[in-house]
Amino acid sequence: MNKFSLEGKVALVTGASYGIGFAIASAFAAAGAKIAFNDRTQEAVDRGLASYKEAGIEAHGYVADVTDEDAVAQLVKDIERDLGTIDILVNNAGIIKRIPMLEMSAKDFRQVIDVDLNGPFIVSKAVLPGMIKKGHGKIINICSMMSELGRETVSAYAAAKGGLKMLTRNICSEYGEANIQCNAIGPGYIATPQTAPLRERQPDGSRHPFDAFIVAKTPAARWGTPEDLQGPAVFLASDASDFVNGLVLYVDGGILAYIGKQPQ
Ligand code: NAP
Ligand code: GCO
Ligand code: CA
Repeated sequence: MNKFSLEGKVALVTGASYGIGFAIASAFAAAGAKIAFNDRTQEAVDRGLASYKEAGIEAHGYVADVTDEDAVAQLVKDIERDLGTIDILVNNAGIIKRIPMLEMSAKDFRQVIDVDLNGPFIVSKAVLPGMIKKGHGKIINICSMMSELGRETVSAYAAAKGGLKMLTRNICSEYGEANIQCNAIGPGYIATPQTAPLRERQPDGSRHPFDAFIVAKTPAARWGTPEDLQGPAVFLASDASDFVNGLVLYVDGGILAYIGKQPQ
């Protein structure tokens, strides 16, 4: 029996119209899962549905903001009606605001915490009862290098992703006995729309300094791609990880292990 199969499982990946969520949902589909995803607007959902269709994947898209408890309750109800109880949840939806702390308003700070930390709490809380009733469940939170490291201008994001690491461990602690496995993936620097500002060419055509910096900090000497996350995500969503719980699996090309290349 293939322990990595997701055959017959129902997976919800939040914020998965594109980017990392889309790549993870696509890998789950290839492993046999039925795919549900949400986004904040019908326009984003429709764009996502078109992308899944183009990839030959039958996905079910729903409009729901992960910070809105009523919308999330309705999302879970609609998925259970259309596909059945959710077996796998990936809390992927997230935002970042890159603002020096002294210039960041409390409103901006709260908005990042709301999406990146309160959102995973709200969606996990809505999905857990069905998983517990069914006798099994997999929750995968998308953490970050910023679950371990800080850097200038990302105070809210680092606080949220550090909190998400501990929420992961707490869900593991509280519901492990119900055969729920709650783990996290901590991607390194991945080439998606979220990091596009860190990679764009300078006016003189040279590389963005941050681009060169990250490549020097990564033993793999490259940015990650959303596809680099697919294998780890299928592992944590499958029976192959039934005794893995509370883990943050860093998929970073070795960044956290490396002091960084000496400047030439
Ligand atoms: P992205 O390209 O910005 O995509 C984020 C997705 O989340 C979009 O589909 C976005 O929809 C959706 N979203 C945002 N706020 C939402 C809300 N309130 N409710 C529902 N959906 C919402 O980001 P990404 O690079 O794919 O990253 C995905 C996750 O990985 C995030 O949690 C991010 O923090 C994390 N991560 C990214 C990297 C990286 O290097 N890229 C590394 C580590 C961790 P809209 O289009 O409507 O905004
Ligand atoms: C940044 C980047 C990072 C990545 C990711 C790294 O501004 O430093 O956006 O935060 O998104 O979280 O793991
Ligand atoms: Ca199992």
